[in-house]
Amino acid sequence: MTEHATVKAALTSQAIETPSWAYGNSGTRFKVFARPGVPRTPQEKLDDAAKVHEFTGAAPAVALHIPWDTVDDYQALAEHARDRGLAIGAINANTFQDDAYRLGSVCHPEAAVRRKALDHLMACVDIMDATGSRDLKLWFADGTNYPGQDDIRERQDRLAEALAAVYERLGDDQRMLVEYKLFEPAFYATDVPDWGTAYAHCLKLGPKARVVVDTGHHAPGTNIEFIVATLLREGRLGGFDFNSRFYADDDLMVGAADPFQLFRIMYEVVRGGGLTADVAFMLDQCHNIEEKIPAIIRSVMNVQEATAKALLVDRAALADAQRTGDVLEANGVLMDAYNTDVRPLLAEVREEQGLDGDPMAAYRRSGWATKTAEERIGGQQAGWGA
Ligand code: PSV
Ligand code: MN
Repeated sequence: MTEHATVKAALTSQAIETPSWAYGNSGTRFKVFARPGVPRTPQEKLDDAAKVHEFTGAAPAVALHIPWDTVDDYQALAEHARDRGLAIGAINANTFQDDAYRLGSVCHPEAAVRRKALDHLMACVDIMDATGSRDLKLWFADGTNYPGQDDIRERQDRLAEALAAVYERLGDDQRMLVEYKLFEPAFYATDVPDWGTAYAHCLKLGPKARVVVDTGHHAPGTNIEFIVATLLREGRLGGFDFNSRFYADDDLMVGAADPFQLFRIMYEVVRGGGLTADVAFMLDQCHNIEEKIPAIIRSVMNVQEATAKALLVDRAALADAQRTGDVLEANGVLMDAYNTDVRPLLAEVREEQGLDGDPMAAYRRSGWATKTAEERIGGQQAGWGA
């Protein structure tokens, strides 16, 4: 294959998973803005996700959040997805929206609350069995707000115990993705604040436990691509929750705030051989003021553009410059790739799949927004936390 063909093949096979919650209403603690046509059920969220896949050809899986996407029949939900060319992606466990969890979930000082949280995690694995989902994504809102509030070491023991029980329950083809977050909702100490803590737990658990990197969960200035390179090197990068941030966990469209950072991350993915199904490329975003489906299409395209640029890095020239200590040349090689306009290449990739080269325009022409605004009348619109 020519180099051009190899790049195109890699782009054609890249799958970006979209989150069910991004299709619903969301907001800040100040206001949730409702929008006409927003899905009212998990099935309608999948219908919207199918549109993103239809026009990008690159978003074949949808992550669920439980209990936000609770249904009576998960096999039927997976069927609904399959009928639309989709698969169910990661199951995100939610142990943060119950009064019982005020002092934590699996790290809570009381055994009864820990049991309740563990039961929920086990129920999420049942949902994986029913839907064919491979990944259980674990993010815990656990932590403490005040020094001395709880024993931070013991909380790690409680966490390890819960993780081990869930790990035991996983099937051979299922994985556990452990997510970390520096802060929020706990402010003094979160129980999984960084990749090191997540990695230490994963190492103890075994190969089915991997770390997931949410790009919004770091201190400003953190070199995320270094974390990515390290986790890939150790075989423990499970995937990404992509989004972008200016200040904290802003959950804005990936690649909007800092496309150069996204490129640097994707370069380390390509460099480390991570452009495979082993690494789940998920979005974890909320669209508060912008139209949701176009924002998700734009996000998928942003990931594709960063990936294309990363694939275009002249690795041989870079290695040469690095070997000879030519700092400026090495940096120049990387910047050449970053500064390439890859939009025509991606349009070509789409057209070769029988798609419109411009997914945003194709979506607008489809009339889906008008149709759903007219048809989705009554009922309760899905919203963050519902
Ligand atoms: C927490 O901030 C988080 O990143 C976790 O992945 C949650 O599941 C998700 O956001 C909820 O939007
Ligand atoms: Mn996340």
